[in-house]
Amino acid sequence: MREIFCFLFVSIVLFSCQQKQESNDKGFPFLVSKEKPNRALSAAVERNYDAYLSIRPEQNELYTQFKYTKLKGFDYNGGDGTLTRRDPSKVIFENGKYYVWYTYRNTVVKSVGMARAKEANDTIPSADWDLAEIWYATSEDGFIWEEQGVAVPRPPKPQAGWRSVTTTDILKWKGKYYLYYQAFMEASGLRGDFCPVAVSYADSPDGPWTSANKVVIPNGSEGSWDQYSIHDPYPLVHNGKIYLYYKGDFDKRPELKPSKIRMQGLAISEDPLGPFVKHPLNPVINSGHETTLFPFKEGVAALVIRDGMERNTIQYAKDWVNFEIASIVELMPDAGGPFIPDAFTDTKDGRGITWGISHFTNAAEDWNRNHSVLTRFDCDLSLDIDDQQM
Ligand code: AAL
Repeated sequence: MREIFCFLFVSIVLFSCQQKQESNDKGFPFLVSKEKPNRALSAAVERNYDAYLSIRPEQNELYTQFKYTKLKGFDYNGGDGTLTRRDPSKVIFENGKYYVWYTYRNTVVKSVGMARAKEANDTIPSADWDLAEIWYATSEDGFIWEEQGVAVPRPPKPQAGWRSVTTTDILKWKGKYYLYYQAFMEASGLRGDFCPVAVSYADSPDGPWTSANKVVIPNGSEGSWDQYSIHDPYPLVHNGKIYLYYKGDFDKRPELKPSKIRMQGLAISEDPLGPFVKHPLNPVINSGHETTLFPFKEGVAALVIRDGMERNTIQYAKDWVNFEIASIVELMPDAGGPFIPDAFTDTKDGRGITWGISHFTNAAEDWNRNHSVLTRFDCDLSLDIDDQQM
């Protein structure tokens, strides 16, 4: 009798749990349905329908989690801070291998730190990216890299970049290659960061690179948002033109050092050597740090990393100018340089990205006096992957 009673009791409990589960599943389909329900919604649920590309992360083509893998082939002088590799370009595939360009500093001592920039001289760097050159490496699989050496050295004084050439990105245009980069004329930490963008070109990704010996994206006029610096130049091809996105670093109030806000603008040209016309709606992205964008369907997607109110988001601009938040993400690749097969094809149906190279800055007593290492990141921001999974 007792056994029968126990059996009945357990069965009733299990049955009611199951009923509850089913009623939960059936009771709240509006939380997971793509259609906005016809009932009053809280602000949070309303926003879930209106503010992002999709109401669920797994349905959102511009949502991903980033994974990182240590690269093989790069040595860092034992990590003593004298050798740095950072701010990689996009990755391109040419001559049967992948190419990446990056800021390379190999100095007698590590940097003194931007706050002590006055102590820097011709051999002592003020910052991780001071006294740097642009180097490049190639790889057959994206994991094992072979460093090839310098692509763009520092030009002689007083040419733009004599102090440091850094933070480069690549454009392929009508069979030629163009490297855009920050051209420092003073140490970072003094007024060096107020630098413009210069360009070098070559017939082959292996060089030799010829400096155009001119500033292609000049600083904005006094009082404009990009008067101080034009950083992180990032060219893509759209509508038969070069769409070059860049970061402006404008909040120079000393009490805000380092500033937690930066924005990104767009400059457009029909010729890689300019003139570039800055978009009248600039800045077009209200947050972020280094620039990372890629064609996506008819528009462009941007990884908005680190600074500003909309940091840690992936954004989308159907018209390549007016960006909306598509998703909120975490552990984004700093200075990400993705492999974008259709970066320069003027695609009207961008397929997205699955991997690239970014950097990590090694933490110590003062981040300014550290070095950075290149790393591989992997993600699922590719429509081809989604198509395959469907
Ligand atoms: C980076 C980039 C630019 C800055 C400095 C070196 O992350 O935004 O390149 O000037 O930091």
